[in-house]
Amino acid sequence: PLRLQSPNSPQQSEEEDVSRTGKDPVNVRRGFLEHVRYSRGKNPETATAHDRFMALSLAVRDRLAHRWVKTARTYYEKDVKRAYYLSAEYLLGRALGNNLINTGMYEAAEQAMREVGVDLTRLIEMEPDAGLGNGGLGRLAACFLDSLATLAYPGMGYGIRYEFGIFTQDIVDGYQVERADEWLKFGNPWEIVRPEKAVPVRFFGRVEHHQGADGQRVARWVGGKTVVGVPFDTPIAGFGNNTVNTLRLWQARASEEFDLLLFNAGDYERSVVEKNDSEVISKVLYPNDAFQAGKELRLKQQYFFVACSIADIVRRYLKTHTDFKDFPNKAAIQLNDTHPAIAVAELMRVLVDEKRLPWDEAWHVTQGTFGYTNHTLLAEAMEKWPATLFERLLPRHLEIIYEINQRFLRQVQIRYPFDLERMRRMSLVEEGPEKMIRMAHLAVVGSHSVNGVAALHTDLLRRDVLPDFASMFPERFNNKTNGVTPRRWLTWCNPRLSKLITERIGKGWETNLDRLRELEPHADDAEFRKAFREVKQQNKQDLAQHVKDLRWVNLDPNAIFDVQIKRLHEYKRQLLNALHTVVLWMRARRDPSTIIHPRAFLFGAKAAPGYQQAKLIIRLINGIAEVVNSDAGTTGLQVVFLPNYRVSLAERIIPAADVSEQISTAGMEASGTGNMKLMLNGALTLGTLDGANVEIREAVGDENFFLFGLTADEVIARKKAGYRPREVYNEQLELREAIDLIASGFFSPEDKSLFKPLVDGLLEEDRYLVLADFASYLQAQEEVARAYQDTESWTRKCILNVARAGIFSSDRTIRQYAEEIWRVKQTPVES
Ligand code: B1H
Repeated sequence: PLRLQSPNSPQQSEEEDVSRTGKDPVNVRRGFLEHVRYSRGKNPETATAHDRFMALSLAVRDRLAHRWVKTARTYYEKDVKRAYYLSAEYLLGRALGNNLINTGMYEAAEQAMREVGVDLTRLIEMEPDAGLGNGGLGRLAACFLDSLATLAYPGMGYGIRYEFGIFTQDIVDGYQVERADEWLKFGNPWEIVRPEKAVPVRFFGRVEHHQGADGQRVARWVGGKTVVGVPFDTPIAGFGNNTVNTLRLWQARASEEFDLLLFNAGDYERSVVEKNDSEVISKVLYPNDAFQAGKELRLKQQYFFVACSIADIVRRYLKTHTDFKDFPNKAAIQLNDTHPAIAVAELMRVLVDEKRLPWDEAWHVTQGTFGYTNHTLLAEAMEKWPATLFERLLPRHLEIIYEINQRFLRQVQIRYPFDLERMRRMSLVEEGPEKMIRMAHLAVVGSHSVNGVAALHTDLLRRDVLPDFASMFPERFNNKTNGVTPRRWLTWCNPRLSKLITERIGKGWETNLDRLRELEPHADDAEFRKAFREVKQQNKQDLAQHVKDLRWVNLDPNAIFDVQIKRLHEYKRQLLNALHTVVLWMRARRDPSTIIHPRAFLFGAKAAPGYQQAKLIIRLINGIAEVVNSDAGTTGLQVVFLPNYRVSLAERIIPAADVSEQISTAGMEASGTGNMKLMLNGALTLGTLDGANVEIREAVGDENFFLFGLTADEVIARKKAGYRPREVYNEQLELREAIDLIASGFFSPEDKSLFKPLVDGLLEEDRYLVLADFASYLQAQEEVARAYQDTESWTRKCILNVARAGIFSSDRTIRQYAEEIWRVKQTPVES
């Protein structure tokens, strides 16, 4: 240990070093200026905007540092049980503003920056989004980290430090064009690399079986090649407390030993090439949301971060224990979907092969440790890997999976004798032309808890996706409805509304979101309604200004801001929204008075680069936008596609939204979380009975929600009865006209048949029942426009949406995980 006391200087405590810890404007300014000089090596006069951003971020990180250490020490000394979240994705967005809010330093930093002539808002906007995720699943992981820290739970996130996160989207001639997301190009002030905690990870090779000294069979995985995982830690600060948890992301590095071997053999060139092979593992996030591409590199990524994380967790446990009996009492590991499901086999391998536990003991520990969260019902998103790929890449894990499967199927046989069909359905191995490993089955069998992410989703999971497992292990299945952090999604992104709320109900709602209910009586107060409207209006003006800078479109701030912001997927039905805009425009061309109220349709969405149909929908929306926005006869209609939708753009759009489009085909959106963020910011939902929409409507009341469309059961029945979209097309005149206009090439003059795949898709199959729901959608949209006409009643509904959004705080969700699945205890950190 370091000697802190020197013979001729008195000990200096951490707290005395005020330029690193003081949170008043004077000390923040001093800390900032010191970092400009000593971390950036610049004079204040020569520091660039980026230097200033780095310097302030480092000053903020300093103020987290001693609590970060103290948090770690507290957990270690109390030997508490920890919750480990394993996720291939974390969509964190920007950190500076959020850290200033959570540490209560925002005002001080604003003043400190003002004193040195810097605009804090502009500094904050220098930061690139940390976009290490695709959409809802990755953002949920980020909200969960915030709630874990805020509720003082001993929690830790593990994932991959992708060098390139979700691609940057440009729109060129109406088309999506992808660019690499170079988020680390100018350095990341938040992370700290810990090379001393690097972990070796083996790939390929073979398995040797020996007779151990005790007569037991022992397996040894040998040969192959080794990659090293290097951890990078990011502090996760709780709101208004002293907790600073850790997000540990692994970067792949070539193993030195291995390189040396080749190097000494004189093959320098090959050694450098092999280095490349290793380091490519953490290079880039796969940009598919809710779709499994089945690429070998993806499986490598999954095993890479899982092996590093399991090794890290086991190492930490063994600092204070000598056997594994207590492991499930000290570690709860949550699998964020099946992406980390290989962890079940990996923990078994470590326990059985490396730590020499008997199989049954190891299995007991494994099941007691893991919980599995399912995030999708879509068949195309279910992860399956060819057994041949497994055998090559992870030969020992394939053996272990077969062993788990054999023992599991024996249990099935005992429970359901002579039911071979059931055994075939439940097997971890899918037989067929190519043997496949079913990762969801591995996750269910290896866990003590399996949860869905909204009430409807969990019901459908039990009934339709995993019915055999739900009947064999009913006690394992449970629901944990998603939530969002009110710190980022209200306090931070909507300061005007936050201030108004605090003025009415006082402080404290940020960490007790149910208190928003106290706003309910104020919905009847005309003065409050007026103030609420003014907030929304100002937010809309801000967004209009931003859109003008971005897209050269002058949004009418008096229009209804109708927003659909989410990944582009056919099941999310952006096409339904687009068809509606075409119908409205055609009506308005004939008769401008059909526009009940001016409306601006705002879209934000990234399509997976290989998803042609989705990319074509983006092109269509831009084609429609060009026509509608330049038509002087229909000024009450605007259509805007906002490029590069991401966390920081969501933070601008959501506070300005009037209508929240949540229009997925019922039974297809597991939960949705954007729906919750928009509700929390006073937008009214126009939605189907899908995912968490069901619970949103229950919470807010039918009269404050615009419902349309078939139910999940009706969707199934309609398909079963032989759905013929062309009949719907023939029956509904306006719908037919809109489709015909698109088919005619009107929105793609340079290529008249451009949208043929979309039109054919709708008329021939329409898998997502766009046409079946169209009439109902049209009607609900008309209700929206009429309801908006009654300003006071509309505002009342908005306020009630905010007031009743409390249950959608991720604090509620995390409490439920902590109490019902993880059994971890709140462990506050002393100041
Ligand atoms: C969700 C995914 C997903 N469900 C595979 N599944 C991925 C699947 O890269 N991949 O291979 C990436 C993402 N994402 C979303 O999870 C659901 O669609 C939402 O409805 C839900 O709100 C969200 C969080 O639970």
